[in-house]
Amino acid sequence: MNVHLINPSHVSFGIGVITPRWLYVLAAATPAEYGVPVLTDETLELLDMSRIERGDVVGIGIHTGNALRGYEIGTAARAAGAYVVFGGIHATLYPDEARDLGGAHAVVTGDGERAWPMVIRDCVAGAPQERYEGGRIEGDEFMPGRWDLLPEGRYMWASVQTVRGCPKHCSFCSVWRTDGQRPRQRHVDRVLDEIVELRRRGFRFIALADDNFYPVTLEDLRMAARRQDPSHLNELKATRAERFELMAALERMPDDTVFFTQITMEAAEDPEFLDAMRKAHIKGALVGVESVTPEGLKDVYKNFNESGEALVERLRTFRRHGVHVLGSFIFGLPSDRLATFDTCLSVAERSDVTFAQFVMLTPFPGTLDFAAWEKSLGPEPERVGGIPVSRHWLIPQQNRPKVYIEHPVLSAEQIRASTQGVWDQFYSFRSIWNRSKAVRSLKARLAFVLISKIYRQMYANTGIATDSARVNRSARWARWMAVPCRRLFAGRPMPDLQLR
Ligand code: B12
Ligand code: SF4
Repeated sequence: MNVHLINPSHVSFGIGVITPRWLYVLAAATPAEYGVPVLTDETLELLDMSRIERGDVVGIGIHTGNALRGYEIGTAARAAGAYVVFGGIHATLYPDEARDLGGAHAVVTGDGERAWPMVIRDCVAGAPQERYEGGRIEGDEFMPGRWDLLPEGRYMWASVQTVRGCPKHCSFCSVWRTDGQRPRQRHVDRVLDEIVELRRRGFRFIALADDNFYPVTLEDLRMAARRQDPSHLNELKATRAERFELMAALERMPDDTVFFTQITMEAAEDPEFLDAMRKAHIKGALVGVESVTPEGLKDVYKNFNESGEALVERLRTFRRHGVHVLGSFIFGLPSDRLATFDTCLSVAERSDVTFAQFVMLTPFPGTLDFAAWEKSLGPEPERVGGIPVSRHWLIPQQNRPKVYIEHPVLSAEQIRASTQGVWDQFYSFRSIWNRSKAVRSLKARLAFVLISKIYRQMYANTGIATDSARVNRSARWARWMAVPCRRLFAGRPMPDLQLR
């Protein structure tokens, strides 16, 4: 009997950008008595079904975007006589779907660390339950990944989690509902041990796969200080102090280490935090800008963000403190107009962001946007190939609409084409070369160009283009460029590194 863990993907690039953390964490949660789990990450290459045998236990982790491919694998694995178990954010939200369409014997909702050993035990005994509630485990129960199982030289970035949960409540995001609004921070020593292990293995670039690295803002502290009862303020102060403790520990990493995280732009008002990030080698962060207009921010319940020139200033602050920004923008918000695309491009170009992504508003299940959109479709939503658009993830990738939420004034094609246009302009050779001044040497500038181009091919062209020739060309190009790109990210293994 083998235990398999599979990360589904309909497109493989041979090289992965970031290690899918859940795969390595659940490998660590697999009790030794069941042997070494067999890991397959389809973003590298497709699963070889002949490896799955009768009586095997097959764990499949799905988010909404790869659920359909996950169901194909689950169905085939069940037909091969294996026990099929689903988990991950999408299975948490739609456990019955995994059973009905994915051949699941069992579904784990929530965190997997505690539930997974029980599921394997029950499968081996021939009696899996339909549902296991994994719940939300505390920070001290988060497990490090089994990085000894990593395939050699296949990923650009490793990933380590330092906190789960986010106190905000953005309308397009499900994190605060699934992971909760209370930040669950992992003990500093545990984080450090895992990071040191990855650095020993030669990972110089490490993504901190957190929902929000800055869970306590200065404004939160001010508001809590106004309350009579100091307990909430003390709690917030303790959470913040732990962040600083972690960053102080990370300072001791070798100088060429690069961390990247996700953060809200309120951190720009907190120079002490930004400086601590820089010293901790957190050299970049994805910042959810979402919209450049006040109306757009209201659309997504993100009033804590700035718009217009104040936004440009906030984003520049990150750079001034040595933290590069990957700005994330959403198009297709109800208040967007054709002019918004140009305004957004102009803000992105003037605000010193190093990279940017421009995504089209997608109603992901579990979000407020999804609930409102599903309701607006009525009892008989439009169908594509017999599948209601309210279950868009079940529509085969090539037929999936690009824009779902009807816009008051823009057509779906206007939104799609204008979004593609902004990607094209932001990632034109001239713009990239201009931004490459962010790094010094010519070699580093050329590497910057390569990374910008590959980022754009992987994330924009394969996702936004409707022309399948363009999609295939981009996937091929990305596959080809991924190999030299991965070499740029490789670090020297440091087997003797000690920090504690
Ligand atoms: C880091 C991250 C990324 C990184 C790295 C992705 C990677 N290769 O790992 C980057 C930046 C590349 C990324 C990209 C995207 N992401 Co992302 N990402 C995250 C984030 C913040 C953390 C994921 C993580 O590593 N968590 C740590 C691991 C240990 O936790 P986990 O995956 O939840 O797994 C646990 C449980 O779910 C469970 N489990 C998981 N699988 C299985 C399987 C079995 C068998 C079992 C038993 C249990 C189990 O056990 C695990 C341990 O407790 C999540 C937020 C979140 N809270 O999940 C969003 C999140 C997953 N991303 C999201 C989205 C939308 C995207 C993008 C589509 C964004 C975009 N528009 O481009 C892309 C899609 C990329 C792709 N094709 O996969 C959404 C998904 C929503 C949804 N309903 O599917 C999330 C939830 C964030 C959000 N705003 O809502 N992402
Ligand atoms: S989008 Fe970011 S800030 Fe908003 S709820 Fe999600 S994780 Fe938190």
